[in-house]
Amino acid sequence: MSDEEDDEIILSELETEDLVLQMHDDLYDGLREEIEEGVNILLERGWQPYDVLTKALVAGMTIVGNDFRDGILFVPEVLLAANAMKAGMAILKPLLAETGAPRMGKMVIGTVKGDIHDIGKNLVSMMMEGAGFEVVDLGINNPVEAYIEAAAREEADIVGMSALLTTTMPYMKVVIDAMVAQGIRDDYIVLVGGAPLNEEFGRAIGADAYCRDAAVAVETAKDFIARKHNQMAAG
Ligand code: B12
Repeated sequence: MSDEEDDEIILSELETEDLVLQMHDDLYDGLREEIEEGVNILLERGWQPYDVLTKALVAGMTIVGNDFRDGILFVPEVLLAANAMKAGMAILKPLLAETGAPRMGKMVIGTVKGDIHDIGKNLVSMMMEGAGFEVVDLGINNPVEAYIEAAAREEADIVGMSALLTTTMPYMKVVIDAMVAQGIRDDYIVLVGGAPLNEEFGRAIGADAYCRDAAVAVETAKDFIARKHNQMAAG
């Protein structure tokens, strides 16, 4: 073993609190294997998958996001961090989906045209699946037709759109306007999300709701589905 390797931090020997901080550092440095190892250690120590996701991964990504904003990190580094985050999420995905919840409804979700950010969208997909929704993920860079065709084909209850750029978020209105023009807007619950959005924007473009994070997305979706069922029962 070289001297360098001798100095390496052994993740499994860290106290949990230090391990989480180390994982924030490792995510920052885009260390995929270390993130996978950290996720597994936290799970072995009895952490709930959702806590691992939010406290270790999402919290670490927030630090990356701040330094990207401030010009300390650049695209290649952020991409490495994003890949490390995805590797961690891949371990958590089956665990979050394992709740055996009854089928709640079906959601078609995708990132809008011109936008390739997909971590938040993937997280929403995972959490929705975990809550019992069936999710059809359209991936990134979706034009109007992709949403509308998939929603019809899949007989979706919910259409979800994600945008992370101020330049791509207006495209959500293009999709909703097309749905209105085709007379199908009210066939779906339209949920929108992404860091630059807010409630006012969601209202202005005619979405049913803006959701600030994946947990809110699940609660909001459940709410709307329950209302839809009540309406059907009443009608
Ligand atoms: C990772 C990242 C990247 C990665 C993306 C990798 C990937 N596979 O996703 C890479 C390096 C590729 C990238 C590229 C770019 N990026 Co970028 N990126 C980020 C960063 C740091 C983190 C985003 C993220 O993953 N967050 C973590 C997730 C968990 O959070 P989230 O996405 O917000 O999702 C949550 C909620 O918003 C909500 N949600 C999200 N979607 C949906 C959908 C629905 C239906 C619902 C209900 C809820 C919901 O729930 C999610 C989970 O809780 C942000 C910084 C930031 N503060 O957001 C910049 C940021 C978004 N990027 C930015 C920029 C400028 C770019 C580039 C233009 C840079 C460049 N010069 O090339 C390109 C654009 C490429 C393109 N055409 O899309 C800017 C946008 C600025 C703006 N005002 O528009 C930001 C804000 C950074 C900054 N402050 O400058 N980026």
